[in-house]
Amino acid sequence: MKVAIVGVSGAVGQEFLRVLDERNFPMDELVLFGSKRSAGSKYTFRGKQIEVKLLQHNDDFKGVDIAFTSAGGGTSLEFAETITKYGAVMIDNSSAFRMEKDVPLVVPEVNPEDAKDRPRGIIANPNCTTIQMVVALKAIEKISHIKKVHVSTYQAASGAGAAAMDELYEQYRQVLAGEEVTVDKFAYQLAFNLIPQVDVFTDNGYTKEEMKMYNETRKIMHSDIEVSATCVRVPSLRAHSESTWIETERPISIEEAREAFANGEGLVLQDNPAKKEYPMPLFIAGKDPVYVGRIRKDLTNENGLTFWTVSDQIKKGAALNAVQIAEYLIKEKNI
Ligand code: 2RA
Repeated sequence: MKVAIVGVSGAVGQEFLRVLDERNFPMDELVLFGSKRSAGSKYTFRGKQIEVKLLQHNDDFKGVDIAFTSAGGGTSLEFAETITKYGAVMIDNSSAFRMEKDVPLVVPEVNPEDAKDRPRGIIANPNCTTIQMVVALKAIEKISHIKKVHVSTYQAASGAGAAAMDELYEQYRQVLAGEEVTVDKFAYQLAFNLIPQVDVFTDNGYTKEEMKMYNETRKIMHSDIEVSATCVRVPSLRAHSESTWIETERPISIEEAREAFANGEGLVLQDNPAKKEYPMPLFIAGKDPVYVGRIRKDLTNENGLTFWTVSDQIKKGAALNAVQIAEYLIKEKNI
């Protein structure tokens, strides 16, 4: 098995190196690709130094079985053909192909079998906010169809990249030192603030991030589910949180919901209000599962249920999900 990582110097690229090692991913060779800026730099993987190659339109992907790509939508679009030309399966972390009809959009806990039908050799990894939500929704969908979702996200700075995380640290330092605050990666100062905008606005008043949650959820779950989202950037560093309200076809009791979440694939139930136990981003950064807590019945609608999820968006929301897709293909001998 020959594996490639495209965009290895970014936050998700670096997470790929950690996740592949942590999970003892079966491979004989790893090749790393990057832009002009990162070509030539070296990363250590399983005790061996690997030099980053410049991503170019050539035959470098000959012999590659799986390419994990995370270098932005423009790069994915430009290089998809070069990457897949000799049969490599491209598992793409950008938004470039997610809604294409001939590209499966996969979360292994929800729709793994979709990964087998990939006429273009491309499998898309969903947006991080969608991934953690559908892992939780799947557990409930198994016991009653979910008709509607209202979700508010609390997205950590690192969702906007490693440089954004550095900017947040720097902003806190600047505020505490009484200096002028530098704003570059976000629309406003994020330190000591919340910004109710992630990505750009679309014509209907929702942001692209919010519309991703609507469209991607329906594609992954093969469902007519309606999703209305409000995405907010918060000054935490890593792991996104979501407050989710759902309306199911039949009323679901709290006990049923707890049992469904406790048995749900990829989920950890952390819900003990008496002991102040609930998931929080500070403690979930770096962990694999989606954590769920604060499960409550809606007080105005007997088919309504509210809960809170937290998941590491660089791990399960990006690199880990992609690696789990590859593991599924290997297990199914579909590669
Ligand atoms: C964010 N959705 O948090 C992004 C990362 N995929 O900004």
